[in-house]
This record gives sequence, C-alpha cells and structure tokens, in this order.
Amino acid sequence: MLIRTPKDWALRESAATPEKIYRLSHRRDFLKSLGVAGAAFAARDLLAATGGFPTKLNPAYRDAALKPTPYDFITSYNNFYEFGTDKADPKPNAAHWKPEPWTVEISGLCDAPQKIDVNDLVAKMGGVEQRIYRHRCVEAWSMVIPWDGFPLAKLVALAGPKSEAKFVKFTTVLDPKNIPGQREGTLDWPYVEGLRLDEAMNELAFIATGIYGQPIPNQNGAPLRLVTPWKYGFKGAKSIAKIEFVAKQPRNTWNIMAPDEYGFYANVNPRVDHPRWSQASERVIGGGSGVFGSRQRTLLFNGYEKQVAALYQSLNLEKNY
Ligand SMILES: Nc1nc2c(c(=O)[nH]1)N[C@H]1C(S)=C(S)[C@@H](COP(=O)(O)O)O[C@H]1N2
Ligand SMILES: [Mo]
Repeated sequence: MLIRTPKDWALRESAATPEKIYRLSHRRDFLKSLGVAGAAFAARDLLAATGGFPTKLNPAYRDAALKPTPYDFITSYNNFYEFGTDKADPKPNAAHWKPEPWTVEISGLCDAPQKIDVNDLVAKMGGVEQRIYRHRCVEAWSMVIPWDGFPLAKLVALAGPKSEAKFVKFTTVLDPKNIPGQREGTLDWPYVEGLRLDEAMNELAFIATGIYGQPIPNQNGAPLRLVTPWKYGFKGAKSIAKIEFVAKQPRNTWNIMAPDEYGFYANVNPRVDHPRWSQASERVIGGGSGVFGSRQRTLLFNGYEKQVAALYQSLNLEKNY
C-alpha cells in the first residue's frame, strides 16, 4: 500500500473482461464432495455447508445511484499482501490456498468466548444477506461491491461484551507454510485491525462471506472478512481468525507500518489528505470506458455520513485520521 506507486495500477487484459463466469468455489466443491444432491440433508446443515447461500438483497442497503463494479474487477484487483503486493497477485497466488476447515476464535472481555466453525457461525447468524456498499481504498480508487454476509453487531451480541470492553481487535490468518507473503517481511504478520466497540455495533459494520451471491473468493478474504464502508479499505481485515474484545485501543497493521500516514480511525475524509497524495477524489475501478475510466469526488465518510457522523461528534478528524 504505502510502498507502491501508481505504476502498478495496471490491470491484466483478461481481468478487464466484465462478468466472466464465476469461479467454482471451494465451498461448492465441498458440497459436491458431501454428495448433497441425493442425500437427505437438514436445511440447517445445507445452509452451513454452503456458507449460508443463496442470499437475499437487503433493500435498505441498495442505492439506485450505485452501479456495482463488475465481478471480475472486484476479484482480480486486490490488496492482500499475504499473497503479493501487486493488485493482480492475490488472485493467482491464493487460488490453491484452502481456507477450510476454518475456526473463528471469539475471546477477550466477553460473556460467551468460543471457538466456532465458520459455517456454524453463519448458521447462528441466521444465514447471510446482501448489501451493496461503496468501497474506497486509501490509494484513492473505489468500487461498489455487493457483499453477502451478516451484521457485525449480531456477532457482538453473540459474544456479549463485558462493560470493560471498549474495542474489538481482529487478528487475521497466520499460516506462513501455505501463504507465500508471510514468508517475507513485507508487513508485520499477522495483519491486525481494530474498531471501537460502538463502531463495531454500527448498523453498517458487516462481516462478508460472499460477493455477488457467491462464496467469497480467497483473494477477497475467504472465508470471512470485515467490511466497514465508511472507512478506507485497509480496515477491512481479510481472512479473520480471531475476534477479541479489549479495553485498550489496539494497534492496526498499517498504523504500525507507517504511523504518520495511517491512523486508527481511517474514516474516508476528502478534507484530510494522505501526506503523499490527495484524498479529494478517487478513480472508479471499472467505471467509464477504460479500465480506470472515470474519476469522482470523494464523499465524507464515503457517503455514509447519515449513519456514522454521530460516532465522531467529539473527535477532531484531522488529528484522528
Ligand atoms: N489480511 C489482510 N487484509 C487486508 C489487506 C491485507 O493486505 N491483508 N489489505 C487491505 C486493504 S489495503 C484493502 S484496500 C482491502 C482490499 O479489499 P479487496 O481486495 O477485497 O478490494 O483489504 C484490506 N484487508
Ligand atoms: Mo487499501
């Protein structure tokens, strides 16, 4: 992220073809291996085995003005340093990674700490819904993504945070044997992120397990990742292994790597520039005629001011970037 210059923002020709056929997901392979077709399978197990799919669009999170970015761009133009630092790296480099079975640890200052299989978690959350959210990277590009998943607030309720818990810390996968980038010192592994507890309970905060009604591809953070659409993309920790309730504000990876450039809050703010570039506007990936096509003005809180402004009323947003 901070190391790269705009030169690597070129997409491969094949990646620019919109709406190609969806990649067969590992979950589908898993389903097939179970021989579900003929077997008598409880609805709950079926739901769990498929990661909660199919999904239903939640109309409260669809904006007619938002045009979803083609699937191929969303899944081939990625930041996931575990699988390489170029935008085109994660898709091929993560293709053979097997993020299953997957256990999520819920721990720290909460009443119901637990280790839970991701499919059981999705079932406990009542399955998944689809929300169409804006997605803005601190590198000044953006997309519109139809995410499938469940509200983070539901997971917080399942955990039952104690009154001393003020923040949620997310720790992502650490598996250097199978993750090439983690055998190099590009970042301080594992990638960690955090939210204030009230941010985590905001209606917008979401745990994604899918995109466009398909299980989330490895390169986008399988099997579950954080989505906070009013914040820069780096808040969206991919491939989460542990969710911890803590009393003190945790450090987050990009803040550890470059504290003068990346803060804890990471709220999208066109009035607070990155020290090395403007945040006033953004390139729309897949927009317009070319790969990058159009450019548009960036909105405060990425257009979600109504939902989140109250969280930051007493905060100086220039200091707390
Ligand atoms: N584990 C992990 N999560 C991560 C990253 C990463 O390198 N590793 N990159 C972040 C950054 S900088 C961005 S912009 C988003 C990109 O998400 P996308 O590839 O699904 O668009 O993931 C975030 N989550
Ligand atoms: Mo990013």
